[in-house]
Amino acid sequence: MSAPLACVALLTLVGLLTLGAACSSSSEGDSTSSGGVPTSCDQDNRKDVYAQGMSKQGTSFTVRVLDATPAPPAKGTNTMTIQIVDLAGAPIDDAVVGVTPFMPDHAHGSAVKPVVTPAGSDGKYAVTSLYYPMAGLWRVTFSVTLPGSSAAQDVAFQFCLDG
Ligand SMILES: [Cu+2]
Repeated sequence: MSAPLACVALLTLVGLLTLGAACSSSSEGDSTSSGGVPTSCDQDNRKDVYAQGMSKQGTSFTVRVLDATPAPPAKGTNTMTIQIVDLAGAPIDDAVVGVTPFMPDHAHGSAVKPVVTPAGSDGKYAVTSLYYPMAGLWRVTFSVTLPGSSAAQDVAFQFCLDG
């Protein structure tokens, strides 16, 4: 009589272990779980694939990446030229632009503060001192205060840098 009981207990144990394994694998891609962080950029479906002209739309403007050096972005010091346009596509000069690189998987930024300067007209801005100290997924947030506005709006690109 005790053998079938042991068998049921074993099956229950196996069931719990299987359930546990299923639970931990389902958290893959969750940036708060260190166990689920993708190990290479190929596997990271959170990334934006770099291309000249790639853009992100905010509520009242769009930020376009006109070019990046190196291209695609890489570990180390980078520069970028961006263009800010309104939702009708008209360039916006004289915006105040802040850039913040951040690694969501590690909850840290960069020790170097990016510098943003207007690059002529046509809503172009140069971003220099954009420093990524390590490979992996970086969220680059552009905090844009439009002329005549007192509130900044954010858009963010996510670049995955190969190691
Ligand atoms: Cu990091």
